[in-house]
Parts: sequence; C-alpha cells; structure tokens
Amino acid sequence: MTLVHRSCPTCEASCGLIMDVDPDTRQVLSIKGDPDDQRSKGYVCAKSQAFHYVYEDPERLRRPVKKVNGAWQEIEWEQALSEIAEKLSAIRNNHGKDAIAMYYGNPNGHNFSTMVYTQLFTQMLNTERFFSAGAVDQQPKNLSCELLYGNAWVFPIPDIQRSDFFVCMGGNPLVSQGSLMSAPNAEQQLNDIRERGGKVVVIDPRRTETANIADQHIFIKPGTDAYFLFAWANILFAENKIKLGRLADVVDGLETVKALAKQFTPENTADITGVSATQLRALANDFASAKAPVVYGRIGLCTQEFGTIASWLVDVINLLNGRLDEPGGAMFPQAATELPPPPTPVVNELGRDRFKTRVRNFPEYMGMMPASFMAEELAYDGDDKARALITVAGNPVLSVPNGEAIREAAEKLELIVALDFYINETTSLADYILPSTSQLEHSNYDFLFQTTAVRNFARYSPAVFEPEAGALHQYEIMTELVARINGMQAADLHTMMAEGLAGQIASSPRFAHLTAEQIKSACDAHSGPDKLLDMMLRAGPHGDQFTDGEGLNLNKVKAAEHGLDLGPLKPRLPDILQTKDKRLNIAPALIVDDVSRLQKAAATANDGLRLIGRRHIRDMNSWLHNINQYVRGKNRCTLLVNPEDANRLGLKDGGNAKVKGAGREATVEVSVSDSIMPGVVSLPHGFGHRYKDTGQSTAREKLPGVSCNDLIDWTVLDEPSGTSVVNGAKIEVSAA
Ligand SMILES: Nc1nc2c(c(=O)[nH]1)N[C@H]1C(S)=C(S)[C@@H](COP(=O)(O)OP(=O)(O)OC[C@H]3O[C@@H](n4cnc5c(=O)[nH]c(N)nc54)[C@H](O)[C@@H]3O)O[C@H]1N2
Ligand SMILES: Nc1nc2c(c(=O)[nH]1)N[C@H]1C(S)=C(S)[C@@H](COP(=O)(O)OP(=O)(O)OC[C@H]3O[C@@H](n4cnc5c(=O)[nH]c(N)nc54)[C@H](O)[C@@H]3O)O[C@H]1N2
Ligand code: SF4
Ligand SMILES: [Mo]
Repeated sequence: MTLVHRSCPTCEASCGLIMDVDPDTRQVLSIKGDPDDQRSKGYVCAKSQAFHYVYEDPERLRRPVKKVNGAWQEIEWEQALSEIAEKLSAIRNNHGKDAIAMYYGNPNGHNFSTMVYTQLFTQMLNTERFFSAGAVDQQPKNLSCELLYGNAWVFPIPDIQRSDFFVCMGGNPLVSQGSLMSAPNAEQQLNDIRERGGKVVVIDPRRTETANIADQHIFIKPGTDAYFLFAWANILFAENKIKLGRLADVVDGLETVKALAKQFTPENTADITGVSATQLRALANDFASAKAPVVYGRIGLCTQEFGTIASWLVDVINLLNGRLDEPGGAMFPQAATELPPPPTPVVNELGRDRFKTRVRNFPEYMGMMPASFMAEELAYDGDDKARALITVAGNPVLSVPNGEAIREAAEKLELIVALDFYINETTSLADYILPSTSQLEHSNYDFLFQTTAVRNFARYSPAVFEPEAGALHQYEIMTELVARINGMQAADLHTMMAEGLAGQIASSPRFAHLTAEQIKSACDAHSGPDKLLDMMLRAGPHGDQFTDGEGLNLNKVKAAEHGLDLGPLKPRLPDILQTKDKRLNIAPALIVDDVSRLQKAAATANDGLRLIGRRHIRDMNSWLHNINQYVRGKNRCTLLVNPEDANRLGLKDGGNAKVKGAGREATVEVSVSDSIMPGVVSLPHGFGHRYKDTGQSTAREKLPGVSCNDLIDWTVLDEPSGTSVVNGAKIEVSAA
C-alpha cells in the first residue's frame, strides 16, 4: 500500500485527497479527503471517487478504436495516428484549413499538460470552424474582462474569506462547488461569512441549495439580471453613493454608465425582474453600508440573453461601491506560474469579429464560432464546407443547443476524430477515437484554477499509476497529430515548446541577465510538461528566479504534498491592466451599444414560460452518468414546476409533461415544487443518453433522461459574445 497526495481533478475546487493505492496491482484501495490539505482541510464531495470509478469503468477506452463497417475495432497507435494524419492532411490540402472543424470540451481545463499544448494544436489547425464549451459557459465574462481589463482571462474573484456580505447571482456553489470562485467546501465558506457576523444573499429564479443556507433569497425572473443591476447602479448614482476609492484615477466612462443607468429605475424594472423596488433599495443600502461586501455572478448570468451586460454590471456594481480590487471584494488572483513582464507592455486588441460564421454572418469571439451554431455550420453546404470534425474531450451533442442536429450534420462529414475515452453521444459518430491516459495515470498541476481561487496557491499532483503500456497522454496525442500532419517529429515539437517558453522568459527585462538556453538548461532535471512547469514556477512571482536559492521551483512545489498556500489575494490594479491606454474604461462601446437590445427586450421579458437549468452534486455535465454510483436512485432529470403553473397546466408531481421548444419535443417527469418561481421551469443538462450507438450502457439504461439542449432555442444568443442562451429560453409545457 502506498499513500499518494494529490488534488481531485473533477471540479474547480480541486480538493486535496489522500489515496491509498497498490501500484503493483494498479488498484485504488481508498480515496479520502486530506485533513492537512491547506485549502480543503479534509473536505470532499461525492465526486471525489469519480476519477477512480472512471479509471475502472470497463467501458472506458484504453486503446484507439476505428470504425470498420459500422463496428469498432481496436487498432495500434501507429496505425491510428498515421491514418488520421494522412486523411486530415488530404482534407486540408484539398479544401483548406477551415474544412476541419474542431470542438474543445470542458475537461481540458482540468489538465495542465493539455492546456499548455492546446496552443500548438489549435495553431496547427488554425480553423475558423472552432467551437468550444466556453460558448455555453463563461465567454460573456471573458468578453467583459477583456473590455475592462484588457485580458479575457483575468477574472475578479469574490474574496469570500474576507467578505462580510456576499451576494450570489446565477451561481449555486453548494452544488457546483464554486466556479470562477475556486473554494473547496463552499458550504463552510459561506457559513463562515455568517459566523463572522456577515450576510449571504442569493438572487436566483430557484431557491437553490445555496439559497437554503443563505440569510436571504430573492427570486428573479430569468434573463433579467441586467435590468436589476442597472437599477442598482441607478440607485448609487441617484443617491450619490459612488465610491471609486483609489481607482478613481484610472477609471473612465463613469458619466456614460450614469446616463445608461438613468433609464433603469428600481420602479420601472420591478415588473420585468420580479424584484420589488423596496427589495432592491434595501439590498443596495445594506450592501453599501457593509464593511466588506461583494457581488458575484456566474453561469446563470453568463448563459442568458444579456450575459455580457450582466457579467459586466457585476464588476461595475463592485467598482461603484469601491469593492473592486479591495480585500473582501472582487480581487484578482496571482498564479504562481504567471510569466514575467514582457519587454514591451502587452496591449490588447479585442479578439472579436475577425471573421464570421458562414450561415448567419455572425462575428467570432476568441477565434471561435458560437457553439449554438455548430450544427448549422457543420451542415452548411457551400464550397468551403466542413468535411472533418475533431472533438477534444467534449460532448456537444448533449452540451450544446441544437445537439440533435449536430448528430444529423456530423453523420454527413467525411471524417470524425475524437480525442476522448468514452464513446458518448458525439464520439459514437467518429471514425476514430483516441483515448488518452486517465487522470490517475498522469500528473497534474492546478493551472487554470490558480487564476480563479479565493486565495493564492500552488499545487502539483503526481501520477498515481504508470500509464498502461503504450498509452499516450492527451498532450502526446495532440503533438503526434501536429507533427505527422506537418511532416515533423514529435520530439522536435516538444523541444520547440521548451525553447519557445525559455525565449519568452528570457525576453523579459527581469531576466535580461540570462539567455534562453540558460533558462532551459536550468530546468533540465525535468522533461516534457514538467519542464515547462518548472520554468514557469521559477520565473513566476514566487519563483527562485533560476538562482537555486530562495523561492519556488517544481521540486519544492512537488514536495508540498498538501499544497502550498501563497497567501490572501492582493490588490493588483492598475498594474495588470492591458488596455491600450492602461486605463479602465467602464463604458466599453461594444457593451454600451448592446444596451439598446436590452431596452427593446423589456416589452417581451415576461411573455411565456422560461426554462432554466440546474446541477446536481453527482453530475459533471454529461460525462459521469456511466458510473453506477452516480446514477442510481430516483430520476433527477425532472422538470421542476411551481405549484401555480402545475395547477394551470394540469401537471401532477410524478406525472409527465410534454416540453416543446426549438421545433422539438420531449416527455419528462414533473416535480412540483415551490422552490422554483412561477413562470419558470427547470431541467438539468447533460442528459439525453438515448442514442443506441454509445458505449455507455449504464447511462443509457439507468438514467437516460432528456437533453434540454434539444429544446432550447439555439438561434437566440448573447450577441456580443456569441454565447448560448440556455437560461431563460422560451418553452412550452403541457400535460402529457
Ligand atoms: N443547457 C445547458 N447546457 C450546458 C450547460 C448548462 O448549464 N445548461 N453548461 C455548459 C457548461 S458550463 C459546460 S463546461 C459544458 C460542458 O460541455 P462538454 O465539455 O462538451 O461536455 P462534457 O459532458 O463535460 O464532456 C466531456 C467529455 O470529455 C471526456 N473526458 C473527460 N476527461 C477526459 C480526459 O482526461 N481525457 C479525455 N481524452 N477525455 C476526457 C468525457 O469522456 C466526455 O466525453 O456544457 C455546457 N452545456
Ligand atoms: N455537481 C456539479 N458541479 C459542477 C458541474 C456539474 O455539472 N455538476 N459543472 C461545473 C461547470 S463546467 C461549471 S461552469 C460550474 C457552474 O457553476 P455554477 O454557476 O454555480 O452553476 P449552476 O449550479 O448551474 O448555477 C447556476 C444558477 O443560476 C441560476 N439561474 C439561471 N438563470 C438565471 C438568471 O437568469 N438569473 C439568475 N440570477 N440566476 C439564474 C440557476 O437557477 C442556478 O442556480 O459548475 C461546475 N461544477
Ligand atoms: S468538490 Fe470538486 S474537487 Fe472537491 S472532491 Fe468534489 S469533485 Fe473533487
Ligand atoms: Mo462549465
């Protein structure tokens, strides 16, 4: 028996685990929370076992498979990689780069080496037909941060450990365990606020698990947060309560925001939002008089019709209250791997509208087309149509609106290659599936979540087992494909990656005394992604600066088996601004222009029933449903309906309802509850395991459910960011 300390790779919280394993028999004997983990202190949720169950799942793919006459055959890596490279090259050479479409899924964000090699992979493909789970997730926040701070990946995170008034909008951290707010044991963290004498307020169309432990819950009609937040800003301006504090010197655009907010009063928005003027005024006042308040918005605010405006307004409200970049407010984490300043300051040019979708002429954002348009872009039959699709750890057929049509369109493509270890509703259509090592077989570093954590930290996770003979890591699969398509050797690309990073570090004035070669060879003790990580850590804000003296290097981070605490979040503005003029313009034109769309929509904000989603502690989007332990028990893919609506529509608890939207319909079990507000129904996503060709028999048989994404109007988007509107979609419900 061997004890291994590592973090859980399944959600953002990244809790510390102690695993008891037998490396000889490759068996996991137990997984427990690590009481000494400096972040999670022993806490784990039911999904802490997930990566073990996935590892043992007999239906997880271990070797590449190829579809031959409709049946899957295991083949050797060499055959798989060379055949795929040859076919992709032919398509690209004959039809251009955009003939190969790509979809990039969520689990990639939980894997350090995949993340650092993604750039290599996407640059090689360089396709305009690039789709990702980000466009059903955080892209409105990316856009508002890019416009405000000049960097789409710099997020203000609620400093809940020092806050005394936490307003949670469109997030349910008790279940999701926090997102863009990595904080293990969200329940404890929120209870701590209350124990310190503070207050937790939840604003959500459903009285969620988080609302149940909060001091106050306010129902809000889906998709109307932008009106609500504008009216909040209106109060601050009208009552002269603006406090910009030390940011006053760098902020522009205050008058524009004031003029915009003027049109939205607590009174004229009350019917739209369902929140009375009295309630909003009381909240605005309580917030303004608290010592360390913060407002936080997450996926419910992003994946709605006015996601960019709502996400932007969250930061605006914090800023107007003097809470942006202040302890206990919304602060910017600093990653231990943050690269040193470049030779000339980075100036951001907004990465948007550099090309358009083929069918609707819709602007790209972040080099990507809206995920909701994936089906019609794949089905498009013009000269430069898509001919191949590569999916990387994703399941768009269930995760993206119009998923059923993605299947229909994908069936007509010449080639589909999936980098995944399950035959899911999307990868079942592939010609080849290339499974990477499982999470137990590769090391990891919590790379993305250092930038979303409520306290700075560094954490390395060793591989628990050696990979099975011949197995490849995801980054190796990506590199092999890039190499073969370009007639190169994978080893040369790995060297290029290391040299490129060393060169980037050496170009920083901070390392003017070192050459790229010196930097690279200083990290020679490590290889592959570990070498890159060592370079970043050593060059980073806590690094030893390649001196072998004080400060971090990879070995020190590896030795800290309970994780390293790097202290509370620190004020970082204006230093981190990457806007052209190094100023913080709170009234970016793109957002200001979108306000007229918001005004127009006011008249129809309340018509008809609206659909929202919900998450359950034992789900992780669509991909843990083949695990018996996570799907047994009663059906949880039910339609939550308020008793008022149930009466009106003749629906009974436990009975069935017919749900119609986007030209499709489905029958679902009804769950009548006053936890959902009248006029709103809720259906979780990630279900709809109804296609017979998947290799996930437990999901198919035990909890197939229905896919809400088949029923969501995929033509409606948050226009500035191109993000899907999966919350607040119009829906028809009747008795079945
Ligand atoms: N209606 C509605 N739709 C939503 C949402 C919603 O709230 N409502 N939420 C959206 C959000 S936030 C997200 S992030 C997306 C998720 O959307 P996706 O990322 O498309 O979907 P997942 O279900 O996460 O699928 C992940 C896939 O990755 C594979 N996988 C997992 N780990 C690994 C690994 O280590 N290696 C390899 N090779 N494969 C791996 C799994 O087998 C699975 O097939 O869904 C979005 N869709
Ligand atoms: N157990 C579990 N944990 C997960 C996941 C999972 O699938 N299962 N997925 C992970 C991923 S990929 C992500 S991105 C995060 C997401 O993390 P969260 O954002 O915390 O996710 P949700 O639980 O979907 O919370 C969204 C909330 O928004 C509310 N809402 C919907 N529409 C509106 C609206 O218009 N206005 C307001 N104010 N609220 C609204 C919903 O009722 C819901 O309570 O969770 C992560 N953690
Ligand atoms: S909360 Fe997230 S990171 Fe923690 S044990 Fe559960 S799934 Fe793993
Ligand atoms: Mo997500």
